[in-house]
Amino acid sequence: RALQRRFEYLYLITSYLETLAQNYPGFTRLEILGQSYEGRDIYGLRISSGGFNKPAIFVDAGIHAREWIAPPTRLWRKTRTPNTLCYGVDPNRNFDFYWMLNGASSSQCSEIYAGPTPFSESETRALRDYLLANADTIKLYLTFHSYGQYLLYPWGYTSDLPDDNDELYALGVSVNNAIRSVAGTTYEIGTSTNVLYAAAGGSDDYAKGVSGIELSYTIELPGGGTSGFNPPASRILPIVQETWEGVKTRLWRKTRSS
Ligand code: 0X9
Ligand code: ZN
Repeated sequence: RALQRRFEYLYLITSYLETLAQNYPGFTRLEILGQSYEGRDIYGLRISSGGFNKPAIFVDAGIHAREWIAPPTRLWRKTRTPNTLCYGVDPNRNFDFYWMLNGASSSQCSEIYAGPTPFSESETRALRDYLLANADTIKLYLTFHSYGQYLLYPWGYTSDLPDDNDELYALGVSVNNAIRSVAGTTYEIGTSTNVLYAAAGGSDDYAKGVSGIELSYTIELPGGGTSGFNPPASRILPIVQETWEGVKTRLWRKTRSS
């Protein structure tokens, strides 16, 4: 039954994206970035009023599948590659930037298994290729996870602060203020290592350290439910509404070269 619900959710998300693309043909384009291990398409929705080389924001949600407040699924974190002992690799340990330095495991059955090699997974390769191909226009990378109400920015592989820590922190404060103004939800702001834990090989570190996207954030949405990863359905809309206020703050949109 859980599996059936998972496919219903996936179908709903896919058909919602298709509906958007059909209803707003002048502004949206549905793209396929690659395929998952199990062969499902990885969709991207490009939203633009036209023109070339305009500053862009890249948003992903669901690098960790079970964090279903980002997109709904079952309680599974990793990819689905069948290793010899256990299924799956933690995609957020699989990026090639200080890969396996810390906070990652070489044991196949671990929830933070970094994979046999960096970019062993088709899902992380698809994200890498898209980020690199569009690195000149993407000014802001947002990756939605759950849970804990954290606004995290690089680095995740070291406790050293990035050169532009002050700017990254200030943007976080403005987003937190916007979210808090809706229903009082507050976020803790800081680098991944200093606020949460050291963990190398994450997509946020890769976006900043390799793709050169200066503004890169992991947003750990609120938790809830029996496992923390499954807030009740009644919480979805309130969380979406307050988070959206944060995403569209004026400061949040400010980008270096635009
Ligand atoms: O551990 C993670 O991948 C993220 N937390 S979660 O509970 N959603 O799994 C935090 C990632 C922060 N970024 C890096 N460590 N690079
Ligand atoms: Zn996560």
